[in-house]
Amino acid sequence: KLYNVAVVGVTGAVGQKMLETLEKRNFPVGELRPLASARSAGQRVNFKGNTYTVQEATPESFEGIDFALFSAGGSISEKLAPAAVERGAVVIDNTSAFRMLPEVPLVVPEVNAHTISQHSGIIANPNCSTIQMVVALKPIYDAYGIDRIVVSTYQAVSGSGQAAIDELREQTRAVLNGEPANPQILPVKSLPKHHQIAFNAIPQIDVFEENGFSREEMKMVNETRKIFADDSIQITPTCVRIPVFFGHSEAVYVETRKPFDLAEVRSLLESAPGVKVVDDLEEQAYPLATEAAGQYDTFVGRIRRDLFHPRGLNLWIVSDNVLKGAALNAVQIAEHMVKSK
Ligand code: 11C
Repeated sequence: KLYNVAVVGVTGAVGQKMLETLEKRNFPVGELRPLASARSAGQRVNFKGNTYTVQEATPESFEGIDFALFSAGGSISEKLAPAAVERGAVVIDNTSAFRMLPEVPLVVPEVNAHTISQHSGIIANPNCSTIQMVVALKPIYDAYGIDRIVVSTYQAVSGSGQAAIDELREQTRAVLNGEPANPQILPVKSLPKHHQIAFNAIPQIDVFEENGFSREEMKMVNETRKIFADDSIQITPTCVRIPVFFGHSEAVYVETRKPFDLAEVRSLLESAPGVKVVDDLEEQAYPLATEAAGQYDTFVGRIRRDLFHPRGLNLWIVSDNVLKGAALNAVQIAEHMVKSK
């Protein structure tokens, strides 16, 4: 059986990877409908050797669609996802618009695929920095439980979209040539003030909330608890943007509930779905954004016991934020649904 698939936001960094992932994984696409905002309509995209003209997304665009993958910003999802559902499509939404609604499953297939069937039209794809962390922590959570997570992220500019990718490229060239950095996109395009990202580290991803944490940091807290269905997990995140194009890196410190054996942790990680352990200190082998970029797996290394806390575990977790962190995870959700139909 073939399925009609709409991709909303198809010209964006994630939308492009959605097309690529559908093609590479041979998803059974019948009709492909590439959609975007009026601004991007008319552009061309390629899929399986054919060129398509991007159409403006309207409520009528979803007639006859089985799966609608949304990645065009929260306000477009809020406006058009219900219209897609009304027309019988299942929406897999990559924005934060619906993630915390109790009736919307928030899904990372390696962790909570069982919640997919509880959907009532919309399934949410979590934030990229959350996805890779929970993929790696799942086997640890299952074996020992988790009391507390302290996480610092080193996030690629692609998380902020194509304009931020372009900004890092152009700004790096400008700074190396002694020209002004002229930041205009990062850390948050819609705010009046911007900071240089080239040769810098910016401890702000998205806007700040009243509690002093950024919205990105609060996503890591709230989404992780929802995905594990466990509000007892304590999480303290610091999210930082660094001048890397693709691949988020995370230093994750975990306090488990039950005592763990380090060799067992390693073997649990080695057999966990979606995880690849890269951890050989003699060979200086550990996960690197440059090696994770373009890959489907979540890479884990620097696995070590804390020096002081008896149930403290340190990990370095890296994944391609646009693939497992967005496009691939969305396609995997659709694959699960196709398998269980
Ligand atoms: C970033 N994590 O790296 C963000 C991008 O809620 O899906 C994804 C935002 C989201 O900037």
